[in-house]
Amino acid sequence: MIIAIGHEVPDTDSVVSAKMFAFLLKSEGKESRPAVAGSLNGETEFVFSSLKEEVPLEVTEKEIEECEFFLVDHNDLSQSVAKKESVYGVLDHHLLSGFKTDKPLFFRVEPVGSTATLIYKMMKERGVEVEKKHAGLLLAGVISDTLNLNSPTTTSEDIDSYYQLSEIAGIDPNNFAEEMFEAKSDFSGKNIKDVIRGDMKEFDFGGKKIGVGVAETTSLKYFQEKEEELKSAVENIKKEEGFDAFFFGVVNIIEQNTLLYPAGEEERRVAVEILKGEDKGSFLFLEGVSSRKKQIAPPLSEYYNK
Ligand SMILES: [Mn+2]
Repeated sequence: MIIAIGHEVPDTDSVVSAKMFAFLLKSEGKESRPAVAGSLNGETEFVFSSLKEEVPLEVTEKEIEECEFFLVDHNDLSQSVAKKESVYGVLDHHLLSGFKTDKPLFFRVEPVGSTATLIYKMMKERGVEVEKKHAGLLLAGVISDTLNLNSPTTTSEDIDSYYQLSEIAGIDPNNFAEEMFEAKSDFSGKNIKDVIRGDMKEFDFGGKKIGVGVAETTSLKYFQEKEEELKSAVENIKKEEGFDAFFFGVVNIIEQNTLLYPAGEEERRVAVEILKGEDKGSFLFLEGVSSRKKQIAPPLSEYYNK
């Protein structure tokens, strides 16, 4: 049994990609099922309930011990539940983490805006029909990761997938995106620490454990109201997780910029020098930055690996 699975702290692209990649493997006669590596965020829950699709089950300890895994939407084992020995293949669009193997395996990474775009491309390459309900799921992955084609990670392939999938799904993509982003931005009643942990990634850069959390939102209100709480939560999470450095970015989806909260003075210095942040006291303002994958992780990787 091959389990298709996305990264820990799953986002929409990683969940729809796991579901659709398992479907692709199955359509080729391989025994496969999708799983998720944690509970879903509000946006992903909205996507699955509005499309009336079944959410993949959470992976179990037993499966982690016994099954093979196809990693989608990640290739960094520090973001995975899978152990190195049980990795069967990788399909991804993130920076390479230096993952080494003892045996040859399927490995496909392309610098496109979403893993969903890659899966749609593979389905076309392999002559697998894209059903209406599946097109909706893949479209959600493209919308989520490219911020409705506004992120600098967006490629012409994402744009083509977006329009073709909208057509097959019979969905107005702008309306769907608006509803998804509203669901994503609804932090009401949520604890600030849970929000920070809601989309947090761990990186191994030059042997250092670096954490970068982001919250994508159409409204800054929640974060402005809780700024003091937010600053201490960022410091506490750094300690609790044992990060060597930790950053938390509030990404304004509408304006396409980021307010970056550093966990300490060293992070503040790095944010100013390396990420070119404008020091606003509580946070660093990152003009035109909306992508951790393309605009935050690469310069940090380069800096810490030096
Ligand atoms: Mn992705």
